[in-house]
Amino acid sequence: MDNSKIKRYTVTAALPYTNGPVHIGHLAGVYLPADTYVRYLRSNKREVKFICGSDENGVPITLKAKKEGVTPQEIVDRYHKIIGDSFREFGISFDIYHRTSSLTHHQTAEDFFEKLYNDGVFTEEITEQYYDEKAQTFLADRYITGTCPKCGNENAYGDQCESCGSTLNATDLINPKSTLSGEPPVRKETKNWFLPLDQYEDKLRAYIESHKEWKPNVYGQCQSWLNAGLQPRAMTRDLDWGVKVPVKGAEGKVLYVWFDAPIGYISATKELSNYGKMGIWNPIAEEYYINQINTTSFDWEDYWKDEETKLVHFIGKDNIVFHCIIFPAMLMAHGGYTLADNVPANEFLNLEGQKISTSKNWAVWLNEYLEEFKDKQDILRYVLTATAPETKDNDFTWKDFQARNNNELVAILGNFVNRVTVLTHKYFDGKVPTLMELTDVDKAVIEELQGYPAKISSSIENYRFREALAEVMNVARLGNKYLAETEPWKVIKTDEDRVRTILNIALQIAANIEILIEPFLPFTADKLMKMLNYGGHIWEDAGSIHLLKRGHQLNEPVLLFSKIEDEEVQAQIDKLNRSKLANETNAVVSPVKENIQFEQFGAMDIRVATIVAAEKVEKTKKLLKLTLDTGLDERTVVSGIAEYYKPEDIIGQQVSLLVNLAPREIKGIVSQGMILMAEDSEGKLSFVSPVQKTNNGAVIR
Ligand code: B3M
Ligand code: ZN
Repeated sequence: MDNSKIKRYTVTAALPYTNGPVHIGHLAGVYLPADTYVRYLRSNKREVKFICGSDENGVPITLKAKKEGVTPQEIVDRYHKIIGDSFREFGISFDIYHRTSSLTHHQTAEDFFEKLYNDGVFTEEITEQYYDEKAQTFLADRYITGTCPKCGNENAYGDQCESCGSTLNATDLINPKSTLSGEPPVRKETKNWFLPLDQYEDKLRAYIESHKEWKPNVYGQCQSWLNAGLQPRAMTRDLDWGVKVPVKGAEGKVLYVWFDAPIGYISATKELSNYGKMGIWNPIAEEYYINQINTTSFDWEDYWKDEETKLVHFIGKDNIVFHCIIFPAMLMAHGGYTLADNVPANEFLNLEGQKISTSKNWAVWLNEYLEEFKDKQDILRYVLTATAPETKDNDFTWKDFQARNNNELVAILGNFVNRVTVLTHKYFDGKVPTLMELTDVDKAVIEELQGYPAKISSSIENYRFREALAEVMNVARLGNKYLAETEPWKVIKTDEDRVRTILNIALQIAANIEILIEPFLPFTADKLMKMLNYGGHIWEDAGSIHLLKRGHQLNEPVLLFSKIEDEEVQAQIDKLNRSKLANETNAVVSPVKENIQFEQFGAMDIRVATIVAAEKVEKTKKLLKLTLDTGLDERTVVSGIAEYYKPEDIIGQQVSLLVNLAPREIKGIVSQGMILMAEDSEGKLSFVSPVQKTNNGAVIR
């Protein structure tokens, strides 16, 4: 869209499923780029509404509720709060973070469906759908898994394969299985309403092809769906959690979650405008995380139905088809709506070389990060933007997190700001000194500085946030280079006026950084603003070297960033390793052996015994020679525990000993019995000992 034709922006970020907290993958892929874009627009004084909310319908919610044995309502209430709080604390500046369980949403989605229904858009079809006889329910979407017919992934869902990104119908799956009972489902007839996507193919193709500027990953995916040919898709489901289907004969059915969820953007905008019109404090502002300062009276239709509104959807790559094909088809069928101007979908972020996984707890959860790295939101914002998966999947590692903080934020940005503010306090009582005569070095620096804002703007407007952030850091590098070249700390001894000029220019660079970095690191910008005692934030001003007037009083310098120590990242790596271990422990628990009779068990004579002496068996790595007091006698046992226990540490330890095992010779020593050990999934051994000390010879049975 031509910039001069744009009157206002509607920016949406994918509505997260409310079935768990959000993690760094969500932040890097969707919410940070969206927030950066919106903050940039606001700094440019453009009119924008930033829309998001909880996706509270659909199978992901009911599955989670079932797993925990609570109601779906409890699940969505819990995670709506956790997710909403995390976003707010990370400075994701939504104008509203709504929820699709709200009345406004149910009404909006029902009206939308009803209009399409009345206009005869849907085809009504009786089809065979999968049904779980044990659970007595139809199985849609994530209630069913099986092998993807396109790529062979064995864990594809009934509506989508996360491996190859195809959208599927449950009946496409090979070897389908119910996620409720684990059983293969049966087929049962049911009536549903289908959106005939095939009828919109030409219009959709024209729409997509008018957007060759879209990111290649997005454009390419759209092309391949169109080329494969679109199929009618059911917009209703036989489920009891969600938005009721508002037509006769549809009892017990709800709207398909991907029908109602994108309408959630519209209903959120409506709710925001309802709030704006009331213009008074209202409890919904809390529940829906409404930005009360920004919200004034406006008409929601301007943001959805006006040609001069630019609509942008920020999403992850698994949501492309829903935003570029299905939702536009719905909007076309309805009529009156404008379509997205861009859908800058990102690829996925991995964690320490592995796919982020909620079920395996392989993730960095935002709520936990906030507890463990208090007031360090901007470090994560920085690292995730600097390594964002914009064009391909990317990896987050804790070592990289530490390195980028210490070598970039602390050493480049923090260092520059600190030097210039401290020197100004030292030489000029914290007052901005006067700009005197300019040297060639000064002129070159000023010229370079003036080139940055346009470069950064262009990167942001083209959704290249990594590149934009790298350029902002280059402004800080420029500042450091300038100080290194001009050496004010030396010149002060001979030429105070020269130092006035140097520090004036350096302070102007710092003030520019405040403006340029605000869309990326709002907390840092805020600190810097307070330090410079200056209310910046207007993009238009960037590039100027007259932001701070001479004589202007600065506040006391504070450090913008501090070093992250090895122990802090090691603790995070250990935490991940623990969840990996926990997973493996579950995975490799050996299966139960065949049944035995009680007599077979009774034949074993197991006693409590105390280790009274221990020594290594020479020329072996694993063996200890132990002397045990069994209460019956003192005897020698050879045990393979040397890797886990030192001889001197286990004297006096009570253990369980199988005393009637036939003696065996091991490395020339006769071993009379066997100590019982617990072996974990990694093969590590530990003693099985009575919890309270007991007499030697006590019988274990
Ligand atoms: N809730 C999918 C997801 O969280 C979905 C997005 C809806 S956007 C309208 O990945
Ligand atoms: Zn697949």
